[in-house]
Amino acid sequence: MLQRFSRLSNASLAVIFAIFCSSVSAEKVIYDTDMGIDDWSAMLVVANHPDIELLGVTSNGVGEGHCAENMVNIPGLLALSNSPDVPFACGDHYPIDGYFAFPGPWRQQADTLSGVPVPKTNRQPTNMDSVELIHHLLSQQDEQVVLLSAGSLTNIAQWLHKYPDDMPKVSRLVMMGGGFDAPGNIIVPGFTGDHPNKKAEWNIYVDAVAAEQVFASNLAVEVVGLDLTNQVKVTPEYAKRFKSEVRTPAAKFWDKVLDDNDWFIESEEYYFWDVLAALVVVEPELCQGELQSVWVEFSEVKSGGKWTDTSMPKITEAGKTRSHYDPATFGITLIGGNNPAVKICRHTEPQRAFDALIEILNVERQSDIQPI
Ligand SMILES: [Ca+2]
Repeated sequence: MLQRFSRLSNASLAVIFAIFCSSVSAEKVIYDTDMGIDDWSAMLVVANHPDIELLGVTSNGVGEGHCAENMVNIPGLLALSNSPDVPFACGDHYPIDGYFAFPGPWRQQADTLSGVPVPKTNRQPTNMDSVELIHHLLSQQDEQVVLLSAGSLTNIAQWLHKYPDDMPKVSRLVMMGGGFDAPGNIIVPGFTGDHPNKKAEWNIYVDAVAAEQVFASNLAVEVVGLDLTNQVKVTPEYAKRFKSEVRTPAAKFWDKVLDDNDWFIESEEYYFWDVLAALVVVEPELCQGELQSVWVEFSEVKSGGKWTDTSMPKITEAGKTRSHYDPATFGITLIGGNNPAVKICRHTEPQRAFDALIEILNVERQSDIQPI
C-alpha cells in the first residue's frame, strides 16, 4: 500500500489518505514506550500510519526517559503527528526488581529529545498511571487491541498482574527486546565498555523480572529482538536519502535527530529497533520467524557492585526488599523452558522497512490537508 503512494503527488496522497481513513478499519494500538531516541520515530510511525488507530501512549520512568520529561515530550511529539490528542500516562520510576538502569548520558538525551525542539502544548497526562490507562483503553474497546512495547516490560507485567481478565482484549503484544543468536547490546564503548554481560539486550536487562512474567503469560507475543534489528542498520546513505525526502513536520523532526546523531550512525551501531517493532504491527511480513518458548535468566546475589544504581529505593513498588542480581547474566533471553511459545522474528525485509519509515513520516497531517 505505502509503496504505491511513493509515485503520487502530495495532494493525491492527502486525498487517498482521507478516503482510506474513512473506509478501512485500522489496527487499534496502545504504544508502551521508554522514550529513548528510537521510540520517538516509532511513536511517529504508530501515530501517522494509515493502517493504525493509536488509542494511547503509556510510558515508564524505568527506561531511558524520566516520567516528568516524558509527560512533556510525548504530547510534543504527538503534536507533529496525525494523532495529536490521544491520552498518555507514565508508570513506575524503577524496575519491578533489581538495581540496573540505562547509562545517565543516554537518559539525559532521552529527556531532552536530543536537543531537537517539538511544539509546546498545554496537554496534560491523564490522571491514571500507565497500568490503569492500559486497562481503561482496553475496557472501552469491543475489538481486540495490539500492544506495542518499545521499552522495558514493566508496565505490561504490572498490568498483567493487576488485570489478568483483560488478556482476551489483546490480540498481540509486539515487543522490541531480547536476542538469541545475536550478541547482546549492553556493552557500549565509552559508556559500559567493561560490562560483564555479553548476551542481554537493554530493554530486558533493565527489568528482567518483568520480562519473565510477560513470557510466562498467555499473551500472543511477537519478539522483535536483536537478531532482527541487526538486519536494519541505519547508514549515512540512508540518513542522506531521508533528508532528501522530508515533506512534513514529523519527518523534519526525525531528520534533525538524525543530524544530531551522525556520530552514532557513523559508529555503525545504530539500527531500526523500536521502529521495526512498530512496523511489524501492521506489516507482518517484516517478522518472519517461528514459535518457541523463551525464558529470561536472572541469578540473585547477596550484594550489588559497580553496575548497581544505588539511587533506587530498597523497597520495590510491591513492598518487597529489592534484590541484587548478577549483572553478567541478568536479562539474557534463552530458548527453551516451559513458558507458552512466542513468535521469534528471525528475518525481515530491510529495504521495505527503510522505505516505510520515509513514507509514513511524510503522510501529511489531516489538519494540514487543504480542501480541494
Ligand atoms: Ca525504547
